Amino acid sequence: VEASIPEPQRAAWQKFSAEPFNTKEQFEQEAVRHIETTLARSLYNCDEGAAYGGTALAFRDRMVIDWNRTQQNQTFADQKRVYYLSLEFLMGRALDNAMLNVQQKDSAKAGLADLGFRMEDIINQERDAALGNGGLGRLAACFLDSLASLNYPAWGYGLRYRYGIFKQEIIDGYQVEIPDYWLDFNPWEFPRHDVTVDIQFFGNVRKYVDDSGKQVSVWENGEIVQAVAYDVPIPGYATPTTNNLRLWSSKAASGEFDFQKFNSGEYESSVADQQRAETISAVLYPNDNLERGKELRLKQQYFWCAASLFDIVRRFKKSKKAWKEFPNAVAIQLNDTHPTLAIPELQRILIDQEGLEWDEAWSIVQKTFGYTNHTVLPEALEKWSVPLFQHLLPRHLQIIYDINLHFLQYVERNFPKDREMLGRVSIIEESQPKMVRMAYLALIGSHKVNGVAELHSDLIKTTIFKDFVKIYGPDKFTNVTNGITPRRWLHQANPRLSELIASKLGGYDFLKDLTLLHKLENYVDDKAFRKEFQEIKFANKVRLAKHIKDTNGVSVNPAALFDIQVKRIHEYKRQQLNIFGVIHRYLTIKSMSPEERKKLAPRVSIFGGKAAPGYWMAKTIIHLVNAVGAVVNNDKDVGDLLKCVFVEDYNVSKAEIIVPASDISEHISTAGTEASGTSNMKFVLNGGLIIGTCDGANIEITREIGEENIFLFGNLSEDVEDLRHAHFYSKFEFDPQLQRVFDAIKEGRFGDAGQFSALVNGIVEHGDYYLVSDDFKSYIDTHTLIDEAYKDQESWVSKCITSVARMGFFSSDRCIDEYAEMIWNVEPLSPTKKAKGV
Ligand code: Z15
Repeated sequence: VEASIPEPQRAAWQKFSAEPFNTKEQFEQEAVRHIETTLARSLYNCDEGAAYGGTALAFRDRMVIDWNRTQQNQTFADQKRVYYLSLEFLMGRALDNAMLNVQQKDSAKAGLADLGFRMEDIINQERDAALGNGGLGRLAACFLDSLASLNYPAWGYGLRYRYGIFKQEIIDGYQVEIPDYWLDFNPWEFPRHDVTVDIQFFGNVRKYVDDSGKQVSVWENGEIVQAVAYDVPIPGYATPTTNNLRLWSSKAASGEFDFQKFNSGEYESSVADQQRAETISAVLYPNDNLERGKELRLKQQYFWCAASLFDIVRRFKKSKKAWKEFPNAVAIQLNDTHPTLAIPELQRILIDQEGLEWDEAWSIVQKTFGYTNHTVLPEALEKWSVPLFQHLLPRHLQIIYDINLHFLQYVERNFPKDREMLGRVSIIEESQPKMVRMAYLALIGSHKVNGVAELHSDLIKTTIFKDFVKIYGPDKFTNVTNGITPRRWLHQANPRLSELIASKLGGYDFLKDLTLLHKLENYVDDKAFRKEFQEIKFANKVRLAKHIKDTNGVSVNPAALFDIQVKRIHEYKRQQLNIFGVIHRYLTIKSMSPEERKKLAPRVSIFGGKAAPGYWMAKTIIHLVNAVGAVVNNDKDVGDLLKCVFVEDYNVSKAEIIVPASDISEHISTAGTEASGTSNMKFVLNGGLIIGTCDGANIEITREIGEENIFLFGNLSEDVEDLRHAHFYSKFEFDPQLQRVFDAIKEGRFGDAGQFSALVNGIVEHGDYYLVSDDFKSYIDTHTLIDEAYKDQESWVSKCITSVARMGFFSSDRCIDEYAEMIWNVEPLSPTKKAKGV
């Protein structure tokens, strides 16, 4: 690799080459310099916002040194790289993570104190980078952390949304969405105005036969939008490896005003063109597990895939290798079907632009891609209408038809007797209008397909991809059970617990190898350890109680059992089951004598999560939770025995406060619907127990921690189909306790019953698709067991500690090693010598 500075000048250059700071004084110098110069503030007007700015910029500089070295090192080494394509990266805050990973948190803390600030206040100044909806986006963020921490040469590719997921306000019990304009001050991104890609939309395809007699397709007369790269450094924990997350931003192709139009007085329409181009990367679609088929969403997908592919191919071509080497240099992982257009796009580049033959190109494509499936819910599976495709991406539609033709011919050859299979597995659904089935395209264009927990990986093989198991054999399918990064979800969110663990395990090695936690089992009966463990949980509950008091105005008793369900609001996740359970508890308390009440364990039911703006039923659930809270929390009969609160605007930084504060958390999806779940792992790792169905990763959590340490309930996934069927064909009696809950709602005890009728009728009259009535009894009985178990604090704490000790498997480091070995075939690259913090 050539250097741009010639040999004789390099000495001068190197003399001033930036060095990382490693002391309190150096940190202070950097922070003050940034506050006074970059931010143009002084000691007379430095508020916490400015102090955050100076601190962040000091750490940014610190990271950039490692980042540059890492990129140079990876280019020199020329190993296979991983590209993780995700429409969502739910990063949360970056400063605390940067301080931890470059191992300079102590210098910053002491330095900030010298300058008159408290570290915690400064950390809280940062806005979340909320470029995601829920589990899928947060998984991508955990994966970036693990990829860097394990020294894999890896890049993330995504979109630089101007608006992240909306902020949620609760007004009169209803969700109100506020736009999240988050880019006013973002020290973590580097605009690369020199790294741009022109992206084409619309237009037509011209075909001709060239001199050698070859069919050539030219996609022309389209509209061009420009993609501009913004790079975000991703530091690994306790390693100099600092990877890159490249986010694309859209702008009008000319970059400047169209002077033709400007001069002819069409100033406004020229501005309108500009704005239309910028619309592509303007906003994150706020749906989780739901696809709505909007044209702008398809535009986003192509814009991002095409820019990323161009970038990856450009980097590969610099190496001057033969095309057949491409899959040995590049592994691309598709996070769900959202980036599936990368498949026809690479095929297009190879055949239309690089002149490869179809078969050669297709074999490269298949070897390059891996596809992760995150759901079997039919409403979440992406399908795009053929007319929309034809209009927006005419050449890609042709290529998809050709891919389908080759594929169906293959199926026909191998299954000549099964004519019906062709219709079932075709990429094109023969509906009105025809639809492109993106999951099938992703599967056919990849060499491996994985689910995200064992049950889910089994389910995809027996349901949505059943035919494809016959066609390709079972080896195309694999499982990689999800994981979470212990850096953010243990050490950052729960510093005292992390410190306690480190004190017993002789240091923080467990943050790099989470399986070391198993040694904690030696301390399950250690009095002092148990006491400290309990005190930490209590302190975390006090912190959450304060947050609830500050935001909801409700006083909750930190000695009560904290029962938490925080996640996107969705019928399949069954927050309705939880709130019906709360109502049941309320009615039970009301019917008790004062003596009986004294025996009860006090509870706080805590809910949180956003509803997609157009998901009316989810919004109704939020409304009911708040309506119940308004009644229960003000009922003198109930007092501390039951509180019900909805924490507004659940996001990553709120999760860091909420997760460490649970006694019980709820993961109660209808069996077979939650692909994995990842907050279940976070809660247990932080010393909370869980109530859950036999679904997603709950099953593997049970296997790891032991069934005596989890509260499982409800029907199994293999019975769901029959139960659904029974709702329509046998008139069944509701559990009387659930009936009592519905009666209370209908009587108007939580406000006008009409507001909640759809929720109740969905169960009573419309088939109860999510089996709330089938699981209700076992749910409330299990909660009774929880009450009893919580009274025996000694055995409760033993369960919690034992569970923490057995959670090592759920580190996202383990996941990434599995992907690397089973899917990507990539190796870590040892970083350059100069280590962080040295
Ligand atoms: C999403 O957050 C998930 C799946 C999806 O298909 C979409 Cl569109 C969004 C979640 C799953 O619901 C959850 O079970 C899983 O843990 C998570 O992806 C990460 O795999």
